[in-house]
Formats: sequence, structure tokens, C-alpha cells
Amino acid sequence: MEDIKLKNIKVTDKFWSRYMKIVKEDMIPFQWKVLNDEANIIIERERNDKSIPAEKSHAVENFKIAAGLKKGHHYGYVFQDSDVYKWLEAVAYALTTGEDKKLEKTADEVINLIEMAQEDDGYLDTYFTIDAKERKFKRLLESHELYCAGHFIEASVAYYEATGKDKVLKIACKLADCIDRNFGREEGKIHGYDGHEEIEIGLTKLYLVTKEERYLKLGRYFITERGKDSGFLRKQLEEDKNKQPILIGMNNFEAEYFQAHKPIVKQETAEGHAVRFVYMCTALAEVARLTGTKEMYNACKVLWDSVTKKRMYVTGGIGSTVMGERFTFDYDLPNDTMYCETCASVGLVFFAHNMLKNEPKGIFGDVLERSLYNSCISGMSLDGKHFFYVNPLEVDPKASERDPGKSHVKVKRPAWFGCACCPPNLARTLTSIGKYIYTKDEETIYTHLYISNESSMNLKGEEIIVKQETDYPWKGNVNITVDGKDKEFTIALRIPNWCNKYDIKVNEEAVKYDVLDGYAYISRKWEDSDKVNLNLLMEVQEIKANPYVKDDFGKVAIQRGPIVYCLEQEDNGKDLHLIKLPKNVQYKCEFDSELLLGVVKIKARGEKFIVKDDWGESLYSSDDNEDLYEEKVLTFIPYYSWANRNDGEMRVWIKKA
Ligand code: FUB
Ligand code: ZN
Repeated sequence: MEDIKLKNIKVTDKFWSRYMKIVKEDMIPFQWKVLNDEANIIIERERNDKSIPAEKSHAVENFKIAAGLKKGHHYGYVFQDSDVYKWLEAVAYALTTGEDKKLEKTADEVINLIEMAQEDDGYLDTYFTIDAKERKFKRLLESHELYCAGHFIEASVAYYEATGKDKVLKIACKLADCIDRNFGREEGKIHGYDGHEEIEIGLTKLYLVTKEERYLKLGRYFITERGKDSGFLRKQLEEDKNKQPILIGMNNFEAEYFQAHKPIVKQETAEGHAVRFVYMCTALAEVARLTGTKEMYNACKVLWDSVTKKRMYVTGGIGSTVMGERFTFDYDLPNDTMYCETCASVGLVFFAHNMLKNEPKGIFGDVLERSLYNSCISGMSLDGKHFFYVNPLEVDPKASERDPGKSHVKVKRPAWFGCACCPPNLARTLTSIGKYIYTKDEETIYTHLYISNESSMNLKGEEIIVKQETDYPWKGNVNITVDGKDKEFTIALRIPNWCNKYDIKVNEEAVKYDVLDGYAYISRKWEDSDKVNLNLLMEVQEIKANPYVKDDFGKVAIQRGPIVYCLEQEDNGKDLHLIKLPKNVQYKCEFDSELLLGVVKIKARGEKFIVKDDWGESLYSSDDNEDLYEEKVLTFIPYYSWANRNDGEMRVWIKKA
């Protein structure tokens, strides 16, 4: 199974084209200014922690210093370089789908700068080149050297594929060769791995574009090496004569935090830092596919189940606590202290996508869709200039302001963060949204996402044009036109798990199809302009969580199609915790073009608890008078669109009678 190349997919979708446009026209130029410290914005700390470097980004300046063009010291996190790399990757995808000479020139200049910052032996990392040459590869628990390298390699592959210019790829190969010389099983090399997975993803992509087996071997090495010696990361720190930490606080974490507590193929639960975990799984799934290693793919399935069946929020967010931005334990999904980092949702999308390349199963496509439409895009304001690092499911502005344990739960999206991993991560995902729509093998075109597009794909040596038109995510109608060239092949359509009733027609007529693992397979001889019509019934659904999710017991989340909804104070007044949905509540849906750039809002007659005057000043009472509720018309809005008006309370899980 393989991807369709991004350049062969033209997204024409109303919903996603707006995102792609806003990223290209607003977010990318804005982020470029921020990386150059020219944006005139306030950079916020992601939580109340004075040690977070937030005076400026300095990311481009770091490269200029490393390149010898400027004098000074490195500033920012040790992984600040990755902000530039993710920006470059987003630019590459934006250029793949539309020419922009000015943007390309800026990107070329950045690549020249990166080339100048690269050391003669291929080493590339501005922090170490500027301020800590003698500490290279000596503190991998904290250093993020291979993490940054992985991001650069990903960007370079994307830029090469977008423009055909190979300079960036040469820099990437030189860097990968440097890593290859330094790491591996051979005598004299470091027998170890990075504290933050990412290089593995980069290497699989570099292998695919260069066909150089060494890169796949190295990616596989990092995967098999992780956790073999679970003490590696710590031992390295102890052996380092210079005890000065590079990233304060990192060395408090145990091996499990870095998914290094046992070999990956032996790991059975989603543990540690959530972004690290999903990046690891993304690479694991891809190496499993590329090398045909069953043991690796089986491990992927076990880890997939752990994260999606026991540790994932209804929004597709992951990471239950701010303490280490990590997983905790099964069914521990608090709504108001959670983490749900935007990068973690983006990483879950990558993991799901790579699982789909191994095996087309609805469970992967469903999570891909859930995460994308909810906790990924909630990471960005509708104007594309403000971002969430953390995506809460319940917010009370008072608590965010006064409770030190909730300082990470922002009410408003900041313009930028001291740790700016999320905004450019989202940018690169949104500009490449097209690549998540399909995969294909020799016989079958799999449609995982319903997004209007025109694509061409090679099947059995023939160029097949597929055109998809839909009003998703607001309506469940999907029309697919296939120029089938009289070929026999199969089109597989994902039937989302939220859909209880659907209908498939070809050329207006009922057709025979088989359903397997969440996909409807239509096999036939396809002629030019054949039309497939899929109609997915999109109803409002009350979603319940497993009863062991303590925070959601007795509550429901409202979902319609792929979109999870929430209540905001702006529409429903404050004290959202007093609101209850009665039994047999009726929901009414209406597309409101004026609201939040056009959304389907959901109205319902709910109830609000009446706080009687006789409560007076008392905090507790033994009064057993009957509780009284008043009727209240509720307005639900899509979760992704919250916090785009006035500050206020928000909640996803609502009490249900
Ligand atoms: O450590 C690099 C990135 O910064 C992680 O992926 C994010 O969670 C943030 O901590
Ligand atoms: Zn992030």
C-alpha cells in the first residue's frame, strides 16, 4: 500500500481550502516574521514557568550565528532549529500545491543559511555548533540533536519533492551520513538513540526519496535499539564530565518517559511523553511496512489499541497531564487539567496514516478523521495567527488564572509560545492535508477522508483520475467521479464509525459491494465518468465514555459527523456546569454562515439548575428540597471553533439526565 504523491492531489474542498489558503497567505508569512523576531508580538510561556525562554524566537538568528554571519550565543530551547525546519516543510507543501516565487526565494535563502550552518562533517545543530561543540551526541536524553535532524530531513524531502531542487536533499544526506557514522551496532559507534523520537520518521522518508538502503537500515536501527539498554540515556548523562544540563528538568524523567523502558516491540501500553510516543509509532509503522517486519506491525497494533481505546479524548487529543506532557493510566482523561498538545494530535494523525498504509482498517481512518477535525484544528484560531499548545475539553477562565495547576489551560490562543513546537507542526499538516485522503495498492483505491479534490493516481500502469465533491463535514453526501479507462479495479470507501446508515450508488443505481473492516469495496470495470454516490446519514449523536472514565460518567459529548461539539459561555451564559440535557432531548441543526466563518450549530432545549437564594452564604447544606431546573435553549458549536469570540467558559462533556 502506498501514498498518492501530494503533487497529484488538488484539494478543492470548501472547508480545507480555507485552511490551506490561510496557512499559505497568513500563517506562513506571520511565522516567518516570528522566527526572525520581526512580528511585534508577545510570546507567551506555555505555562507559568519562568525558565521558559520567551523573550524572542531567535530561531533564524541562531542559524546566522552558527553560519558565522553574526556573532552571539544561541537563544531559545535546544530544539529551536526545528521551528525553522517545520516552517520550511509547510512552505514545501504549500509550493507543491501552488507556485509562489517569492516564498520559494525565501525558502531557498533559508536553505543556503542552513547549508552554511552545517559543519564540514555534516553535523547540523545550531545550539551545539554555537555554544557546545564538545558536547555533541553526549547528552541525548536532553539534546534533541536527532530530533532536529529528523525534522530537517522531513523538510528537505518535502522541499525536494516540491521544487525538484536537490541542494536541500544533499544537505540532508550529508547530515544523515554523519549520523550513520556516529550511531550503530558497530564498534566505536554510539549504541544508542535520541531522547525524542523523530529521526526515525525522517530517515524513512529520506530512504523513500533516495532509495538508499542505508537510511532505512539506520531508521530501523534506532527503532530496534530503543529500550534494548533502558539505561542508555541516563548512563550517557552520568558519563558526561560536564554535568551542566542542556534542558532543565528533563533528566528527572525515567526511561518510560522516553519510551525506552523496554524494546519497542515488547511495549504494550502508551507511555511517557505523548508526542514522543506517537512519533515513535509513526516510524515503527512505516519501518514495519517498508521492511515487512510482522513483529513490528504487531507492536503497532498493540500500541494503537492502548492509546485509542483507553487513553484518547473524544476530540482525538492525547496526553492526560501537564506534568511531562504525558500519558498517565487507562481511562484517566480529566477534561480541565489534561494536556492534549496540538503536536500530539498531529502525531496521532501521522500514526493513523502510516497504519493505513499497512492495513486499510476503519479504526485507523476514524481516528485520523477525529483528530484532524477536532483537536488538530482547535490548535489554531480562525484567523490563522493564534495558537493553542494545549487543547482542553473544559475551561473556566477563573481557574486558568488562579489555579497554578491550570496555568497551561489557556482561555485565549496566544500568538506564539516560548516552546513553539505546535504552530508550525499544524502548518505543515494543513498544507499537506491532501496526502491523507487516499492510499492505494495494485488493485484498490482507498478513500479514507471525504474532502473535495481532483487527483490522479497510477493503477496497473494507467493514470486514473478521481474527482471527489462533498459538503463534508456539514453534510454526508460524497460524489466521486472516476475516469476508469475501462479498467477493472476496486474503490474502497471508508464508512465512518459515527455513521449508522448509508447508501452507495454507481451511476444512480444500487450496486453490489462488500464491507470489510469499515470499508465498502466496489469492484467493477470502471468506465470514464462513472459516478459513485455515497450518502452518509449525519445525525446528532450523544457520545458516552466508558464508565471507568470518571470525569465523563453521567455526561455526554455531542457529535455530528466527524465534528465534536461544545458549549461556550458566549452562547449559553456562565456556569456551564449547572447545565443538564434532559432525557429525549431533541437536537436541531442549522448551518449558520455568519457564525464562526460558517458552521452547523446545534440547538437543544436543555435545563439549567436554579441556585436558590436560600443558599445564602452557606457552602454546604443538608437541605433535601427537590432540585429545580429552568428550561434553557442551548447552542452547541464545533469544538475546533471555540475561543474565537469573547473569553469565557467552555465544556465538551455535558451532564445528561
Ligand atoms: O521536545 C520537543 C517538543 O517540545 C515536544 O515534542 C513538545 O511536546 C514540546 O515539549
Ligand atoms: Zn507542540
